[in-house]
Amino acid sequence: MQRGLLDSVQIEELKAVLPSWQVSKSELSRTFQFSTFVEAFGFMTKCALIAERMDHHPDWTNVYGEVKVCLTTHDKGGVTELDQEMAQKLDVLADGSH
Ligand code: H2B
Repeated sequence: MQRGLLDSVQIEELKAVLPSWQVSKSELSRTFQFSTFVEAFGFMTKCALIAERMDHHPDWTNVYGEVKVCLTTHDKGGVTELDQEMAQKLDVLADGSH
């Protein structure tokens, strides 16, 4: 898999692949809403295991049931396929399909 920055065309295509995300060249962001803090933290725990496996880590904040996630590849200074891959994994975790 390519690990370089996505170009403008790839970024446009990504918007169709990730309809729940704000997509820009610099970052992918999505707010996940859960009913309780425990559900939100459970989601974050599962994300953390995926992040460790990928050696790719989300920037995020949590307030009660809300988890705001920002994905970017710091090493490359913007969005790469690693961020796309992680966004898709988080969608499956949170939404249970795709
Ligand atoms: N996560 C993210 N999101 N971007 C990175 O550039 C990054 C990372 N770099 N996790 C990794 C770790 C790097 O620091 C280590 C040394 O591989």
